[in-house]
Amino acid sequence: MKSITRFWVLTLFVTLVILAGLIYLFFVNRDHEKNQGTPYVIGVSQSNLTEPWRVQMNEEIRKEAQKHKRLQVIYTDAAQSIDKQKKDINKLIGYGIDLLIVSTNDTNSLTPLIANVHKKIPVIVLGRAIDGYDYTLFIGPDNQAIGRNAGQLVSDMLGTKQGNIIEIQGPKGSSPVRERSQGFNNIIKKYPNLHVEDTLVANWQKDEAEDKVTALLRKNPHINIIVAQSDAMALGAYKALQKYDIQGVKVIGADGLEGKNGGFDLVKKGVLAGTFAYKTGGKESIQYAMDILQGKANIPKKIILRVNTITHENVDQYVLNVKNKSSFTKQLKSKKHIVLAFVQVGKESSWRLANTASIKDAARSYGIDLKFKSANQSIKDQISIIRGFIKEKVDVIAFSPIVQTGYEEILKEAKDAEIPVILVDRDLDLKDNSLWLTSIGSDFEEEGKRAARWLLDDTKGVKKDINIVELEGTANSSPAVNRKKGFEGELFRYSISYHIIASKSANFTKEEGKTVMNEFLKKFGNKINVVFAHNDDMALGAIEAIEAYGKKPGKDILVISVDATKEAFNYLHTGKLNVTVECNPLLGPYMMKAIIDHFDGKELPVKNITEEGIFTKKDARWGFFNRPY
Ligand code: GYE
Repeated sequence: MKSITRFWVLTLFVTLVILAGLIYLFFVNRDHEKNQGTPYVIGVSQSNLTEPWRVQMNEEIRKEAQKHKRLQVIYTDAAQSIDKQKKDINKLIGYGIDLLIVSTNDTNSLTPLIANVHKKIPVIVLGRAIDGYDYTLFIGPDNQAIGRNAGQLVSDMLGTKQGNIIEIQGPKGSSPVRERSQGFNNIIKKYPNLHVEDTLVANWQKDEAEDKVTALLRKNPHINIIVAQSDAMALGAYKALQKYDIQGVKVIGADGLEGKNGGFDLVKKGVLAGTFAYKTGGKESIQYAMDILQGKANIPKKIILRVNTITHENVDQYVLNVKNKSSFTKQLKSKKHIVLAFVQVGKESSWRLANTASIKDAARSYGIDLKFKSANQSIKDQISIIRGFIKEKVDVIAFSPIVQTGYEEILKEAKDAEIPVILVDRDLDLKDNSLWLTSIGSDFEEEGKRAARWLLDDTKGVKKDINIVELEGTANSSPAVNRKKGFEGELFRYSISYHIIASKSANFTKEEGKTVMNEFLKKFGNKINVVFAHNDDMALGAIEAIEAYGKKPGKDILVISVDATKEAFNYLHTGKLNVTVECNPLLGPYMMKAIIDHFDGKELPVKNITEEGIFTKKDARWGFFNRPY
């Protein structure tokens, strides 16, 4: 009997061991299969590889892509041809790529194709913007800032001396060319002693710049400054000056690459009087591409890379800082936990309450120690609260500036105390963006444009003039200033039949929205066809005023708003609100990621712009149940 029992016990034991092994092998194999599944395929459509900048960009893409086993990258080189770039993009689509990274040769001609691709797969626009927002993510420098900084550098170098300037541009249709030139000339025209004698187009090419400057010098040797939109073209200009042995002309470039004849080398050697350094975005494009392909949340809409002015005085230190980022990282990594101080605008609107909740939730989930205070819409209180946190020596300060001016002094105090500052939501009208680490928020001007485009579309074919009253947000706040600018700019760009008959601040609150709308109704009554409110709270106040006046909001008077809060979807459903343009308040995760990245030693973009939409009655039911705020 005993031997039979022993046999069965042994058999059972062996069976269980075999079963456990089979289960283990199944899961290991499945995980292996998952990890080795079909790789992601990213297509890179590069405008050309004749510019050192583009070669560097592709090199950064390649190096970052190597870190991902399940990633294959296919590169195409359009060799500066618009037609070839269109063919390249279509060829990549034909290969069945999962995501497109594109750096365009020409903005207008490639925008429609890229918008079409974006309907099928994610698109990252790299370096050179396209028109509109039909892409997943834009990564590139603040080209206006490059132009402005070049103009300011010219003025700083020449002082009151006469400046006869030659500007050397890239190809006409390329967005950075237009933006850099605009930023540059906006500064130059402020100084009567500075004058742009001639503008040459050298298509980013060193040799073309050399040839064109050589030809120009034959007829006009009396120039003091050459400002080129890239270091390569600046080097070409310098070689032309050498041909005629012309001394004393200052040459300025842009890009700031390392290595022989890179911007840093040229500034060190005295070939260039200055350049403007910014990242190519190649590394970031792959990092975000993987986040997008893996379905991660909180992907920004635009990442604007910081621009640094480089001259003979700071080039060595700048290059050293970039190299020593690692030791900076080591020093920062020692931080056991980060103390963040956040100074909120107030509690004026549902949007603001959602913004506060997002920041508190994100701090908790990121394990960041949050000290939170509200300024209750008082600028004076906000500044003194920030000063208090500086005294407490917190690790980082973040705040949403109630208005866009008046904070320079407190920001300098934070900088002197070596406490980094992050702007969240609203931003500042301050050209010296070295006073903050990064700014995270919306494109308020685009929000205003979207409101205007809806109105233009909704009133297409209306034969009579349309009278609009405007409920503005807090006076001199960046959302109010820029929503107004975007709305009116877009409206008046297309038609003369729209009239803003009254515009007044109602401070983003429902109560003041109702009060001001009552004033408008008393004064203009039936003449009013539309009310454009800079946020939902003021719009809801205006709706109450319109109903009290005996008219139907959404029908007798169209009601347009911004924010897209949950309550607004209720009013979209009843038809009392016609449209609300989204303004995303859920900025907490973006802010915490920026803080963690900073303390990991990464250079942060100067601006992170969030993804936003627009909602009308057709979205009401979905919105009410799905809106996160
Ligand atoms: O539109 C409004 C809030 O700064 C974008 O401020 C924010 C604005 C938002 O009071 O509801």
